[in-house]
Amino acid sequence: MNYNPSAGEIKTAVAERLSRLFGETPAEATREQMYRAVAKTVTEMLNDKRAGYKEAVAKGKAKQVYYICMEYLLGRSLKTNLENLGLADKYKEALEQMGFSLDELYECEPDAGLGNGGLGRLAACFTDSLASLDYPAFGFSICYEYGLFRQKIVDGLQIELPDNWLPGGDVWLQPRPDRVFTVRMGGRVTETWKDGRCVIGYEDTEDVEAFPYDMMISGGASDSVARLRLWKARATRSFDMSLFSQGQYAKAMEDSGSAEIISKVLYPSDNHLEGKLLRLTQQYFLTSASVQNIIRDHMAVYHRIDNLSDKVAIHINDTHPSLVIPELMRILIDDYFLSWEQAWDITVKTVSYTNHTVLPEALEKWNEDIFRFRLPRIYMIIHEINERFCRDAWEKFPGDWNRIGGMSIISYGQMHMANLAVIGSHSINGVSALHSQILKDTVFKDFYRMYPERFTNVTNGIAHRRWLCYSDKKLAKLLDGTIGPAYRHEPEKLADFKAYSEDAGVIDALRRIKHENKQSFAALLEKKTGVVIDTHSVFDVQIKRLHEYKRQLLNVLDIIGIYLDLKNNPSLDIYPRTYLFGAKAAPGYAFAKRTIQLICMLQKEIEADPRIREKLRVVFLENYCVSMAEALVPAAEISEQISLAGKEASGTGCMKLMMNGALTIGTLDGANVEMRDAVGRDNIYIFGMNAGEVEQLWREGYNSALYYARNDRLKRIVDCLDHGFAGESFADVAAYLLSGQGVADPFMCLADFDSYSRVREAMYRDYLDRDKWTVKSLMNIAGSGFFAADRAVTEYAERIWGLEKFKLN
Ligand code: 26W
Repeated sequence: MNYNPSAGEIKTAVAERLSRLFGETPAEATREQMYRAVAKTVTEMLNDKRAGYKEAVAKGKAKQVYYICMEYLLGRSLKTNLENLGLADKYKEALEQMGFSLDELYECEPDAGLGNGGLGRLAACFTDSLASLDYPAFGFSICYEYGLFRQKIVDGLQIELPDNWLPGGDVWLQPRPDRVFTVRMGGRVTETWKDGRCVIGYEDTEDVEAFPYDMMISGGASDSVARLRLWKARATRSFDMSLFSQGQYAKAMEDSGSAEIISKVLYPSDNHLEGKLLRLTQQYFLTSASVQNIIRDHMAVYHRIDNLSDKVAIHINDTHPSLVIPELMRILIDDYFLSWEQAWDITVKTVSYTNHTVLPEALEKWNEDIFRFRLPRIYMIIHEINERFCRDAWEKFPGDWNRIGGMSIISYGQMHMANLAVIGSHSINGVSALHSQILKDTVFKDFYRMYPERFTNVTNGIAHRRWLCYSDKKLAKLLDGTIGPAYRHEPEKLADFKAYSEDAGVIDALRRIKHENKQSFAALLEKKTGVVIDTHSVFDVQIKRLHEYKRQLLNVLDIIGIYLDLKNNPSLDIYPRTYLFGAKAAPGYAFAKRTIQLICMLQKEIEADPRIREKLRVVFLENYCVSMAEALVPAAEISEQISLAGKEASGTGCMKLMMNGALTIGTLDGANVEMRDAVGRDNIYIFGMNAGEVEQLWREGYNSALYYARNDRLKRIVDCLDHGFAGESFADVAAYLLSGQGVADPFMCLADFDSYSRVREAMYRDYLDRDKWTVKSLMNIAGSGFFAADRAVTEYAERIWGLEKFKLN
């Protein structure tokens, strides 16, 4: 099919795929069959387009970026691809003629949930922008057979079910048997001298095949198509014939089982390292296959290795793929016989690193013995990198063992991946202005003194076409009709919307759109869960991973306060509110799971009281995921961004909600700081301590009991946890807040409670003046252009990767 088919051509193409794939005609086909046939026509088109683009990039000898990440939280693809290709309307028409609804087909697609949260979704948003802006880009990740678990809530308890996404998700994957690489682990390294060179050999290694599946990521009205390559692990010999012929069938199969386990499942922990050998194996598997692939592609075009950093940028997304650094060194030295100095120069110039978290429990460390045993050659190389680094550091900080110890990659029997990432990259950035500053002031303070020129900031951004144009079509239409459609490709143009802040017609339309979006979400919720919510209540939304530092608990405490007020006086005059929570807890994170239970039990108790239910509702949304966010974000009115200041690196959900006209209540943390600058103080609700005040309180000694004793309302709230809700006591949560194990209330919910509660009430008062509120909402939409991934990616390309746009003539 050509890139601009008519509805008739689409019909013919789809019918042909239906017949080829299933032997069915459109009249007989099921919805699932139709979805697959439609997706097939789209992948074929994207493959063709990508092939042409790739050839032109090679001919033009343009620099390319390889974005390596353990997580890609893609969600669904069909809608975004059709919209990006500008074909959604024509497919809709063609499908209608065949008796199908395109919207219903969208619902057939499972989310590709190959990520936990922010990190993975950012990778997906960036890939969309890279393709849209015509930057030559490749993503690399793992083809997990099971993505992030499916969450089920039973009596308030989170149950994890396997996320078997491939039936249905596999239509987007193109197997590439021609690009298989072998990844070597374990065994012993041998060194022999041949022709005056040290030749590295291996004995008794466990070899695994990395088998690639390619996914094409379309850009919005661009020439380029980005490619995401997902590696699946396979045994090199899936069958040991000699064992088989000895009658040892089970043993013969064992090998293939142990290799394939590598890509079986995504680790479901967000911001918490478990230190498992399999995770290290996954990381080396991803990095080794990807680096081999990058070098192969480079040599195929240039036939020389010395210009690698001129033509290739490799970006490591957080420290998880930091083994790229020693792996690249290994190939340059062992396979291309470069000197250490040459290889190191190329490596550092090629690699750049983004840090996404400062939480100490997320900083990756590996046991040195396990590491050496699993990756002996990589260990040798890291050891040498570290020796040389420590020598340089000694020159900079003579005699300062403590400082050098803190910067060393290997210390006290552990391998520190963040230190490796910093030492081996020419650029290190955080993901918001505040976070990048915190990196320089704390975690990487000494590195910043050593390499000040390497440190920079790139504030995150979101794929605004997916998160505004395609998921909030009514708002997009209003924008098209007012400021014109240019914002779709130049998101900074959203600022033009400010000019309509006094236009009563536009304000009215904006309010109507929000209400219709609330109705659509409520209808979806009812259809899927049976839960009915009041679309005239204010929708107050907290959607993100469940984590203590994100402080869902602070939100719940305040809701309990409102609940108690209403119980005390059911005729209390408050505007009805619906508190919507969406969050998955890491399976081993007991307190996070307990917080989910608290939300659910509170929900249950409120539901049982019809007088209270009219004014106050709590809804825990089961299995929050990308496609649910696409339905909920356009309906949200209040966005909760209430992390303890200094802990949330950026946040990106905050950007999606802002862009869709929700007003933020938040601390001065992560990107909230820049959001306040973008919208002005009157259009955002800031509360609580800032990062400096949090630090100071820590230093002085935080005593949550003081806040409890001083505030009667807070005291009543915490006290009522003992009795609990719907028959479940939460005395342990009260104890966590007041006595705790170690430190009580480690994320300072009680310290920020009063401020939070007051600001939230002020926000609800403002909500009553709906015109004023809607103007604020408009100002948020108008101020959100900066938070588009197009801007973020352009900054990376220009300031970090040295990448230019490549367009077809
Ligand atoms: C080793 C376990 C582990 C797994 C994932 C550690 C750390 C992670 C991620 C880096 C955590 C993460 O997703 N961080 C989030 O990254 C987003 C994108 O930059 C930010 O917007 C969020 O603030 C940050 O929490």
